[in-house]
Amino acid sequence: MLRRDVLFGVGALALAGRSAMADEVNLPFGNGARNLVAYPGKRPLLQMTARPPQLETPFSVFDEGVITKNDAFFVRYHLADIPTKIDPEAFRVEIKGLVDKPLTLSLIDLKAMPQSDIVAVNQCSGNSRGFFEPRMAGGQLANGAMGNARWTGVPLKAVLDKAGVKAGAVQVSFEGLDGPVIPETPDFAKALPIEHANDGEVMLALAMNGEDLPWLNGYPLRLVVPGFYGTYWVKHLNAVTVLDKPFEGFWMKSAYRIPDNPCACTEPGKASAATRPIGRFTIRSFVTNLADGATLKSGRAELRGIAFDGGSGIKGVEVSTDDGRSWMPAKLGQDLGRYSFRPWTLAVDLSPGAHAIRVKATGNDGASQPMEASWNPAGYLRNVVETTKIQVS
Ligand SMILES: Nc1nc2c(c(=O)[nH]1)N[C@H]1C(S)=C(S)[C@@H](COP(=O)(O)O)O[C@H]1N2
Ligand SMILES: [Mo]
Repeated sequence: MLRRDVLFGVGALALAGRSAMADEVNLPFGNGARNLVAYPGKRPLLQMTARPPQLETPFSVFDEGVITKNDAFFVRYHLADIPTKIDPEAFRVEIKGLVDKPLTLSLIDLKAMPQSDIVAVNQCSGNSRGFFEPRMAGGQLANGAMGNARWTGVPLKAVLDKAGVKAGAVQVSFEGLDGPVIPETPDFAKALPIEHANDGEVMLALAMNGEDLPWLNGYPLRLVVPGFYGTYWVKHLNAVTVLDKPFEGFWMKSAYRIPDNPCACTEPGKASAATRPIGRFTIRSFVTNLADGATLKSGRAELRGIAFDGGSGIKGVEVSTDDGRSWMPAKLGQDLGRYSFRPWTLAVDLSPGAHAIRVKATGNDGASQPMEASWNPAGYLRNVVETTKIQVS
């Protein structure tokens, strides 16, 4: 019953990598030309790289609903050797290291355990990197390296309890089936402190929005770390290791680090003195039904959008139609939980002329968004109050 077509299709990958017939989109920064390419299981998305596939969600998708559909969800990989063949009956995830009883769990074993679900945003650390000034190296993303889904699976805590974590455990590391093309490239692996791994919310997810995980989003099993940047959400998860000392792998020790100061920022263009691993999302908000450069008729307009943060939950959203001189509170919509996108709406009166629409969220923890973007060397954590310039006639 579980068996299905277990081939992602190398041919399909090669085909999708072709750009001959693709539509082109221009993101609003230098080198922003992207092809819209449809990979297996995905509608046409903005292709940032072909090997490995890295796909950004066109921003208009976020106006389709508060849940991001599986076929529109962004895709991020580091290493080109992504799995193209997985037998769901043979697939196993190992729970090993500092445990009483190492486990080798099949998908059937995982499905037999009590399931939980959570709506949570997955966002790449480098989402919006293309907008930083000065620019920096790394994936040149606009605002579409994020998505909100309902994830279903087994809490990591339940699996760790079953294996029995021994005294002295400090961290838990996670690896997936993908790997480097050359052995010199460090394999992708991430780690969390044992307390975080055991918080009952971190999940081994088998399903996304009620369906098997899409192949490119980590089929058949991925880690979900609510409120934390996507780098921790290891895909095609096949190894969970309990460690007695901090994990030293490249992707924790050298990559995905932010300045270790209260603003996690540096003077633009400057390196950081000390760094720490990236963690929770900064708070963000967007207008979803108006694109930059839109032209509108004067009078009443219904604005709508989304806001989210690292898990304190959205307390309020304010909107300005005069570039931040005055602010109006928006009406918050359906609450799908503190890790979800929170929809908002606001009816405004627009007079003829140019308007800069700004949107700013405040979290239950009191955090808000800065009017001027702060800067860090890797181009992470971007959360400036967004500006949408429109023309009203
Ligand atoms: N196995 C594996 N998991 C991974 C990665 C990867 O390269 N390999 N990239 C991570 C990063 S940086 C991000 S932003 C998220 C993206 O998740 P998505 O591709 O499902 O959108 O996957 C994470 N999990
Ligand atoms: Mo990422």
